Amino acid sequence: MDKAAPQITNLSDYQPYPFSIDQLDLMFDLGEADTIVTAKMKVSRLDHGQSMFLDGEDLELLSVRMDGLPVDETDYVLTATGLTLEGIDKGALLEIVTRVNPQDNTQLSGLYKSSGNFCTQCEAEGFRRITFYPDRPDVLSKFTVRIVAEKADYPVLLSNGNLTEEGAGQGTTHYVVWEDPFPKPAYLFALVAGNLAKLEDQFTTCSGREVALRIYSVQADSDKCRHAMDSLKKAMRWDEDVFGLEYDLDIYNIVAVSDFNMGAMENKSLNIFNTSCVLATPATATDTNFGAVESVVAHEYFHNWTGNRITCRDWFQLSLKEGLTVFRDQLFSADMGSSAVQRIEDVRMLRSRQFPEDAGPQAHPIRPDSYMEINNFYTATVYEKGAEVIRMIHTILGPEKFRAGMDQYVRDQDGRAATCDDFVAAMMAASGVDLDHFKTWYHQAGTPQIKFSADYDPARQTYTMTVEQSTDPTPGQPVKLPLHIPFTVGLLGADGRDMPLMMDGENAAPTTRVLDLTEHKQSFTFSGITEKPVPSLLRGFSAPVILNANYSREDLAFLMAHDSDAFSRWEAGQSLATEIMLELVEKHNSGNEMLLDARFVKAIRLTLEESNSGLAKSFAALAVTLPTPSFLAQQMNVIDVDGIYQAHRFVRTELASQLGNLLWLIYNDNMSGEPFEFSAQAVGQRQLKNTALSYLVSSGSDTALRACLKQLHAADNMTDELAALSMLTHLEVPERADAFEHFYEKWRNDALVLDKWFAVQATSERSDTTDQVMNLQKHPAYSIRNPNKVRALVGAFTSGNPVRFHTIDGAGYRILTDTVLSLDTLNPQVAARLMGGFNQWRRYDIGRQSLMSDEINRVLAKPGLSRDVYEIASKALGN
Ligand code: B3K
Ligand code: ZN
Repeated sequence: MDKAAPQITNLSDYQPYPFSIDQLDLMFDLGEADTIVTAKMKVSRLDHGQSMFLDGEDLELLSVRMDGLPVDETDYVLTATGLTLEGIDKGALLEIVTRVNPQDNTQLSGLYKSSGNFCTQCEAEGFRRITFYPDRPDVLSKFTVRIVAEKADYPVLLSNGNLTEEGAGQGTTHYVVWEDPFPKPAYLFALVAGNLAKLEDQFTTCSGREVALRIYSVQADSDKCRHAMDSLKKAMRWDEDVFGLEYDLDIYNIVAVSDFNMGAMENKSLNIFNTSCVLATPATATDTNFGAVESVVAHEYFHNWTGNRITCRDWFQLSLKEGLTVFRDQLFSADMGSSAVQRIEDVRMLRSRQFPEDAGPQAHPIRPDSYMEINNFYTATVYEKGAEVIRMIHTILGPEKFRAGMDQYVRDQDGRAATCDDFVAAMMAASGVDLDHFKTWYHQAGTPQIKFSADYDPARQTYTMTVEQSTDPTPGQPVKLPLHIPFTVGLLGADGRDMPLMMDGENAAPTTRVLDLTEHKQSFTFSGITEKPVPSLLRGFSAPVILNANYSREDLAFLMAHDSDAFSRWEAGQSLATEIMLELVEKHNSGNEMLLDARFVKAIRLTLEESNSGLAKSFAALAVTLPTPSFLAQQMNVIDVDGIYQAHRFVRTELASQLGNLLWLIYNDNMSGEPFEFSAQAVGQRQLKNTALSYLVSSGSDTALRACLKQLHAADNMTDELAALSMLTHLEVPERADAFEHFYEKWRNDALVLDKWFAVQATSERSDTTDQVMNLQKHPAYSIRNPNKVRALVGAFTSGNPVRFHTIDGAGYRILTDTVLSLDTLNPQVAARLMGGFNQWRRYDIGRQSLMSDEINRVLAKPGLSRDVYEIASKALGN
């Protein structure tokens, strides 16, 4: 950025737009380097004396006409950010013609080309790169879109709404007209033009309307869309069943494109998806990919109500649609598979991505107060913590009242641009529950810490829990208020069974209770407790908090074996492992012998044994998976990268050697002779089998290496094939190079599988990984212009390979900086995402701190640095 810091947008400055635009007619004359866009707007003035500002960026303005007459250049002001018009008195018909260059649009925002096809991305502020327009979510208009293009190159022409006209144009061109009957903000506009294959299906809505469903992709990918289509139909049915929300048009299109800044986009009736979130076949996609496709397809579909029919007043309200829609997609995925496993996965994701964000220099509330670049706020906080906030409302109200609140929200806000306050108001009105205090979650950043202690009085047979909450300061918020936290608890007797939880003068005694924490410190007493119980706390992870419960290792092992709440059972195992591993880090550093606590080995053995007699296999796999190095890192005052790595290695090897026979048994027993199936049972089997093998391989056993190579070559599905490759990647064996070469040759024509090939190499623990990553950046299959490739190689390296990214010579840091600097001009959004790799720099030792801060300064020194990267880099330094 030229040194004047970019402008800051503040929530408190919100002003309604002084004009309304009831109708917008767009015409696109598509050309690779020259696309002519004609925008005709029916404008009415709402507020006197105001000039009309239309956003515009990187546009060539060709003409402006008002009510049919040309507007002279002296009658408008054109700047790098937009166009200001005076003298619109009451109503006017404004016609603006611009020229854009899609083929040179490397930012992938606005209208651009991907694999030879035209597509658009407008959220958050991409529409201003297509034409001059009030590019803000609270201006809703009816759109009509006429597209003209060469018929041979672009036989398929799509936009939002219904197709109302099509035909031959001049010469070799053809045209179509699309009309969207629902008024929408510009960020939901979409256009696609290309030579695309189509998978067709249909869905009958609950009121009997037929909806045509189509998934478009490049011809080569046409056989990979079936799973996405099935997911879409499930999502449509589920939203009717669970929320009473029916689809509202006769057509629903999804288009898969390979160059995309994020996962997918919910444009009205024309979703555009990253290929990574649509395409899935057993041979090319892992079980995780299958799950992600199902959840992203559902997420974008659910936005049709929570996002499109009800949109956001301004971008500060982003969590209104994103938090709510993530919560909805989490409920959906839980219903499609196992709710326990889904909850554990959700929490793992929250802890690995959102907790560090909340504890670092970019911390912000789910409804931020200000931003420089809104694209930097599509964060784990707005999405995942936002979903936790909605989930807490669900927990506090209970499912019936929550549903009544949703119904009221839809009734009150349909067709509007709403705020988070509107949502909470609907929940309060429908339920009668006071959420005023709860609303603090919307404007307070940081993860609350909960300190738990308890006292058992055998004479009175009472058990008293004392709970204290506090939140550390975050940038710009030195003082924190106590929050309304739903804290779900149970008590286990010595037999492992839940005890009835009786409170003051009540008759009913449920075995799980939600305690309302609202103050700094509170106590809760249960009566009729006949023996000293083991408390089961934060069941289901009822709030996004950090719990310090001071459990003994015996208690943790006990909960891991008996807790009736699956989340808490898993959590107990993770807490036990975390405590043991952090102790091992200290042992390693002080030169003491590392010994693995026998209680932990026993707990893992019991879980593995139970996995062969009833315990769900996915759950068992998660329960025996160690906390990640980055989770362990978050628990340390000064992150000790090497210590964590050594402790992790030690525990893996030790478990493999002490439980070798059992792990082999699990591996062999879960090898399926059945053809691939994406069912909870089959997924669980693969997950457990591969978890067992990865322990065995990391212990250095030659038999395990042979089994791994055999699996790599014999696998009929990508889950098993990639699992084997991911185990091999860390090894110093001659077979490794052959395996990677063979994999490359086999999949050289499949871009998404090659992304996996890049990522698995980038996450290798081998000491040559930094060199490998640099070499791979020159590989012909790599392209810095394709976000999936950048994420697969550099993103996976910086966020998924702590021990190599943080090598003490700083080579990993230089890779990140060099990539950010090259990408900054090409694609600032993706560059800014990567830049986040330095966010935690103050958490490391002095040597690494100084290396990283030097790199951040090297980025900031770049002349003309984008606003996107500037915001992340300057905040990382605390400026
Ligand atoms: N709403 C889009 C994300 C847009 C990101 C813009 N930088 C996808 C989603 O959350 O559904
Ligand atoms: Zn979303």
